[in-house]
Amino acid sequence: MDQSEKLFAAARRVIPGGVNSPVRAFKSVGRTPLYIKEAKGSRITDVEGRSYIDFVGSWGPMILGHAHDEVIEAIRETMDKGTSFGAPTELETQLAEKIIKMVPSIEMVRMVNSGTEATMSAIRLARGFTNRDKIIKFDGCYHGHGDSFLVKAGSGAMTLGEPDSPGIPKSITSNTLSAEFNNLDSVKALFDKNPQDIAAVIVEPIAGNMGVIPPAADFLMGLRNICTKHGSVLIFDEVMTGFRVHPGGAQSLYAVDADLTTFGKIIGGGLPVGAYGGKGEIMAKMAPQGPIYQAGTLSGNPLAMVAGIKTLEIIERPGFYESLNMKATRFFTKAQAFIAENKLPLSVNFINSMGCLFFHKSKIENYRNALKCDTEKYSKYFNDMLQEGIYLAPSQYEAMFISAAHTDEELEQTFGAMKNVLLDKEFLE
Ligand code: KE4
Repeated sequence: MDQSEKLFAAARRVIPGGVNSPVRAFKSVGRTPLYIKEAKGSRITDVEGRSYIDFVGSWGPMILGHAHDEVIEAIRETMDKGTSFGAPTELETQLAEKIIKMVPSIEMVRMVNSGTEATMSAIRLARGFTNRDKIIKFDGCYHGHGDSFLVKAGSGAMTLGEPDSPGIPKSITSNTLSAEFNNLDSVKALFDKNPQDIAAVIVEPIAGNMGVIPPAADFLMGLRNICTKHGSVLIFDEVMTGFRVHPGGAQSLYAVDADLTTFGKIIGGGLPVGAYGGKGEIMAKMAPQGPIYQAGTLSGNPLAMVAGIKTLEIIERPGFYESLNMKATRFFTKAQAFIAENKLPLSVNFINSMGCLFFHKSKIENYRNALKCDTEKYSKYFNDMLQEGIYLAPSQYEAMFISAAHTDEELEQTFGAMKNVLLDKEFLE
């Protein structure tokens, strides 16, 4: 039994399933999760001392690569002055000002401790602002584990084949309406049936939790127009896409203004941070300025703030995105060409440095398509790539992230491994 197996056995005795987040259990790839000892740049090292090129990047936060010297230095300097005060610090204002400067639709922002807290709070705010109860989400989109969202959710819920979860009162999910991503008619139909009841539409502007699915050309602007027409709040869940695909988020990439936006992952630089922000008129309803309540002991804690501030400072530097996006586009387009040349029953979707290799021959444009993927083949691919020293998401329904730390040589090595693995007869059938 190797060290990871020993550690996993010990963990399972004291932590449900041995993990603090289900998708980490490697259930859908049929093996013991690797226990990680350390990580630096593009590489992650397990407790056996084996090093891998990492494309999970902690599920998105590590756009700079792991343990970036300047981020670590900023945390180190800050922690010597105390880790949390439960009182305001200047750092919170600095991060808020930076987010507002980078994302044009945002006039005010509130820090929380996770993406889930951000989306839960945004929905409560939208309901309080409109005095309506219903929300629309999209099949396969994942907005964290808040009660209102675990309806045909993506990510771990989709991976484990448990789209809904016990323990959530029907009285709550009855207010959650589900539409189809990239299908405006499915949204219009819900509005026609619930003309004045819909508080908000919440969407991942680029779906990243059923694999990566870009928005169709008119989809996001269509949602914008529908929400404006019906007085509903348009919420872009940019926990994954925020500062990933563009310094101003997916909303800047597609030039569609959200009323509220949620963030997480990158804005914490690897420490626990979530945030929600948007139009001042809406955000002003949040206590203590307004009546809608939300709170958090560690919200805005100085360590997480400084990690986020430093991370955003670095991604704002000239050439950061050009270099990252060029590198990533080269990789994903080469993968697409390789699949086409070899007529493999696979497809690749990507937007800049987030992408996904789908084990299905046709283009994946929504949840229905995504469900057709051969997850058994993905599991074999994952394990074969791990043997080649490449650490991918342990699920077909996650994203592959390229960071600023991935070198051209490492991407070439990864592409080579991908070709070796996929040209194995098992994948050619
Ligand atoms: P957290 O509560 O996990 O910080 O964020 C929830 C969330 C909200 N919105 C989007 C678009 C997200 O992608 C997430 C979390 N993403 C998953 C990975 N696909 C987290 C990984 C996990 O659950 O362990």
